[in-house]
Amino acid sequence: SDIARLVQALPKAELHLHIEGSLEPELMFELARRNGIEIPFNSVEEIRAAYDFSNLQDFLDVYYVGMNVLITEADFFDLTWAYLQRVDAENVRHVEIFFDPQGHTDRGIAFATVVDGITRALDRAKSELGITSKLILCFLRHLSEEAAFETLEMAKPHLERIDGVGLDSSELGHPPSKFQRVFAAAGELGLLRVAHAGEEGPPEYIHEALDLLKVDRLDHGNRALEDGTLVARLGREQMTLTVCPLSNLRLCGIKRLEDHPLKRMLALGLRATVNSDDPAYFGGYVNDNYIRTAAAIDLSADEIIELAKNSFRGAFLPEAEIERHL
Ligand code: ES4
Ligand code: ZN
Repeated sequence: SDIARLVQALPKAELHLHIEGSLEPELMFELARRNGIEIPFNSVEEIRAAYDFSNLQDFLDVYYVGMNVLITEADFFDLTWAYLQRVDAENVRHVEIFFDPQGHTDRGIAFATVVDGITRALDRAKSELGITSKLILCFLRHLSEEAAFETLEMAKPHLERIDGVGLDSSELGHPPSKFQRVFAAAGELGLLRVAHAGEEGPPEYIHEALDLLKVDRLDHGNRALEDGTLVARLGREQMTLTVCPLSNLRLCGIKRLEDHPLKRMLALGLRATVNSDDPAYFGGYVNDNYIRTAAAIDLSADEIIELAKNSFRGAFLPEAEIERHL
């Protein structure tokens, strides 16, 4: 279709991608075999069939099991390289990747193994594909503040390769305020700050992400639309929202893609972007997110172009680099 051709042709940045969420069932099977790890599935089809979620927690329970096949530096390289090759073909020119070190260090994998594997793939993407990147360490918010501080400590020898910190996992019951001190410490280290907020959590969590965590960008942010004051502020500050439509659909934040608020976000003057979140689990990489959402809510060509431009405006790149992509 015309929309699909436009989306394919547009240079894009992806700003909300959990690298562990790009683990396709085929690679999960291969790594399980390579590492002698038991997984509770007999086939790729059985894995895909298990990806039927009612909410965020439902998904996270499966996501943390899936990542257990990731053991060696080569595994983290293979995972990341597969994602980068995939989005290269979709004309993604810049990526800002989340990783969840606690999902690995808590099962005995060295922090360095994770970072080395991921960054080796990022370096290869720069030299072979011309894809630039940033790497964002996410704290798991269902774990303690103390555990987050321990993770930040483990990151210190690797700050050359880590650009920012984020906050992900189970949102409800784990408000941003729980991580105010560790985000302040990360800021002192010169790290950028982002946080998932308003995916399932109330607008109050978005206020906290802005005021207490001092985020430079907001992940999801959908529930900001319930709070007019907040919408006005996000618009005034031109805060980037990394929206993930197929994720919202698959985690039942919306009933149908036709109900997605993305068009409303743009109309309200919010700097919304389109991203895939966990593409292997939610059934679509970034171009699918653009194309299916555009079809469902009737985005115009101009709106699609604006979304792609917003992805660079919201990127953690120098102004000259951003301009080069617009
Ligand atoms: C996530 Cl969709 C989503 N939300 C919160 N945390 C996550 N970790 C991986 N995917
Ligand atoms: Zn996410």
